[in-house]
Amino acid sequence: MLSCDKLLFNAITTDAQGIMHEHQAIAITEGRIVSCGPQTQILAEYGAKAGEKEDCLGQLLTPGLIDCHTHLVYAGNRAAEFKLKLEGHSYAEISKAGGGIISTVKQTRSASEQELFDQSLPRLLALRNEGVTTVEIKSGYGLDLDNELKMLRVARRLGQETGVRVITTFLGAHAIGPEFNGNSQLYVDYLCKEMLPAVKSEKLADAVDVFCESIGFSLKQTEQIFITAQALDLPIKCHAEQLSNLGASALAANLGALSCDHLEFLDEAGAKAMASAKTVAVLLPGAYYFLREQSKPPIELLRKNQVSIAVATDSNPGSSPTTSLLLMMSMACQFFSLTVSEVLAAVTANAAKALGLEHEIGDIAEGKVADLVLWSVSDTADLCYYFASPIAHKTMIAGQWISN
Ligand code: DI6
Ligand code: FE
Repeated sequence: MLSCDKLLFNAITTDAQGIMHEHQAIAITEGRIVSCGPQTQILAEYGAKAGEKEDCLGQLLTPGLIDCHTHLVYAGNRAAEFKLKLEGHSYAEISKAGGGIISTVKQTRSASEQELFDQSLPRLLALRNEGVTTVEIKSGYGLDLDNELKMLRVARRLGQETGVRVITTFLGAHAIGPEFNGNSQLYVDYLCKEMLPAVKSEKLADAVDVFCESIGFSLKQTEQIFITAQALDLPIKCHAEQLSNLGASALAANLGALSCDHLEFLDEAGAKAMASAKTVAVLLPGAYYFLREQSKPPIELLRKNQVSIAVATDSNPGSSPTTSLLLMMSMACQFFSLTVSEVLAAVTANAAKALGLEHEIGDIAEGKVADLVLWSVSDTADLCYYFASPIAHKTMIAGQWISN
């Protein structure tokens, strides 16, 4: 007879493909899953020597949800800009009036580190309250060394103080630093020479991202940043083909990117490159909704090429002011026609892959960290069916139930 700290039984679990399995049990020791499978077998092995036993009452037990793309550290908001847009003002007018990314940069720069933390904390807690146990957070509203480092320190501290596993990404290439007066190449050179090495030596970033777009950074600049990042041993990912097709996904995938994100204008060459590099497609239905985009990511193309699909909030003040991953799951079904099992995989196993953490989290499997959510429902369809409607659940992070 084997022993374990905790034994959860009588659960319906989901696998890495988002498929449900009934009558399952999970043995947990020191925060990790030591065994899982049909409960008759697991109970026979661990039943007599389990520290605690918990009957899941035939309810759904999923991996902790993973939000693999957010910009949730920022100060202020852009509600006034939203109002102007609805009153018919053009993007150019709003930009002239100080709107857009740069308006969030100004507010983020003038916030103290503590203020930035205080304003960002409720957003992370809102995600945690929905069963999200891992969150990626990008910088990109500092656009100079001190403020980018400030954002990344806040992101790390958010993880330490909430218990949520926070993965940080340096997105200095989100927009051109205002000091550079629109000279993107000068800014990219500064980013590569000054910012990236400092971010690396402070150990503040787990990956590097670039907004490759006609209104962002060119393909050539994106490549320069990625090659510099890789020389520093930092994994890469890319905001690719959101508003147009520049070929960013093929570039990023050919360099071995973890993920390409947005992808509304992805073409066949990009999808094929992503498939062969096993780069994950991260879909962001919140930005699609809020920007009233006309083009959808090519789901059939992704399926045909067997590209793994993840879904995330993109939580940010300009294009996706949301803190609900569950709502994004509903939107992924309704706007992008993903199936329920595709959506479940998209916020668990595939989101873990997008962060390079598939060996640690995202799946109920032996050896993985025991990040789990026990939902008060018995079908994964319920998680996608309700929208903007809370679903009772309890969350376990590294083997401990947390209070919401
Ligand atoms: N794409 C987006 O949709 C957001 N960033 C990006 O690279 C917009 C961020 C903002 O407007 O603050
Ligand atoms: Fe984004």
